[in-house]
Amino acid sequence: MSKRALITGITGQDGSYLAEFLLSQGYEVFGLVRRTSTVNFSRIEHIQDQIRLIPGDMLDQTSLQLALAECQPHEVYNLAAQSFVQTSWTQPVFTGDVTALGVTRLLDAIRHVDPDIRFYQASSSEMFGKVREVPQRETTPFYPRSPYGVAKVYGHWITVNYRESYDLHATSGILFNHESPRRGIEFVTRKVTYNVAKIKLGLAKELRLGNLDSRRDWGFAGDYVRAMWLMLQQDTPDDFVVATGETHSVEELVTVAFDYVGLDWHEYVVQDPRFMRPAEVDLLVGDPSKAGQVLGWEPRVTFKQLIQMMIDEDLRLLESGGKAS
Ligand code: NDP
Ligand code: GDR
Repeated sequence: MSKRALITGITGQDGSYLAEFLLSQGYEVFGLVRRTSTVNFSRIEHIQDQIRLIPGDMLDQTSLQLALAECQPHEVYNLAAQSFVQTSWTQPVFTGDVTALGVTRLLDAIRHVDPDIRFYQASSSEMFGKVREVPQRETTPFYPRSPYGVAKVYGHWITVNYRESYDLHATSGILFNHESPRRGIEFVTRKVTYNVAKIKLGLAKELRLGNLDSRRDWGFAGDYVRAMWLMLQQDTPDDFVVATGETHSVEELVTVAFDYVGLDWHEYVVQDPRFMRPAEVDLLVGDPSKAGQVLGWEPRVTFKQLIQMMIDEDLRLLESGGKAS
């Protein structure tokens, strides 16, 4: 009998890679999708006939219970969130409702429908914020710097609390930034690679960015979904940092991207205060040694390979007359 998994956030970057990965492992894959006036399934179109989509919303407790009862999963991966940090300042309450309280709704639904379900929570390096320690590991104290980061801290601790209160197999993966050609256009890596491709093809003249000094630990999303699955295969639920252990500034990202297409970034990049944040996370770099030792996980794609892969895909997309969706 094949295992069944329910993925919330299946239409997002990670959801689409995780669905592909679980299908390759022989799972029956279900995805929770919320009702929107315009449907956007572009990231899962290619696998839509192999998965089952169930309507539901992280804001609606009943819909979560019905979804669990319908698909009776062995594993639930909670990837749904308002995930864009900048938006969390203009929509702080909504962000808290989906990204923080949504986790409690789902955990509580699991507890009532089937407490044997294994649960993965998509926690984030944004919880470390103004970092207390370098590199950051599972035991580093949190100091979030945005309403999003605060919401993720809540999601993390409610996962730990349900594990300890009700003995649920509930695991929190503290993932550092991970990117891909399917990354949303609002995030800095994809914004850079998409606009570099446009500039290279003569379709744009400049790239407007915010803070070029912040540093991130950027990996490839395809590598990171494998870590999520490995976490739920462990006998004991736990917390794991997933990262590359390398950090790069936004300026380095821009340099690698423009260099790849033979252009000088100084001629195109304009700093724009609209993209500055009220409070910034200056430096993130993770220590993935626990994930290495316990899960046998390690990243396969380097920073440079990642950026080049994304530019290649964006050039292909634009040359075929496509647009980022
Ligand atoms: P995306 O923004 O690409 O995807 C978010 C998903 O959540 C979408 O499928 C979206 O659906 C869904 N969603 C949002 N609100 C609701 C709701 N109310 N009910 C149901 N579904 C909802 O995020 P990523 O794939 O990049 O990230 C996945 C998860 O991992 C998120 O929780 C994110 O915060 C977290 N994370 C991401 C990291 C990264 O670097 N990518 C790093 C660390 C953590 P819709 O298509 O309808 O908008
Ligand atoms: P982040 O990702 O906030 O780390 O959250 P993002 O790519 O948005 O920002 C990274 C850094 O780049 C700086 N930056 C800009 N960012 C954006 N989006 N647009 C710009 O024009 C720009 N210019 C500079 C930012 O200030 C920041 O320092 C991502 C999300 O996926 C979260 O959901 C996830 O939890 C964390 O990664 C880990």
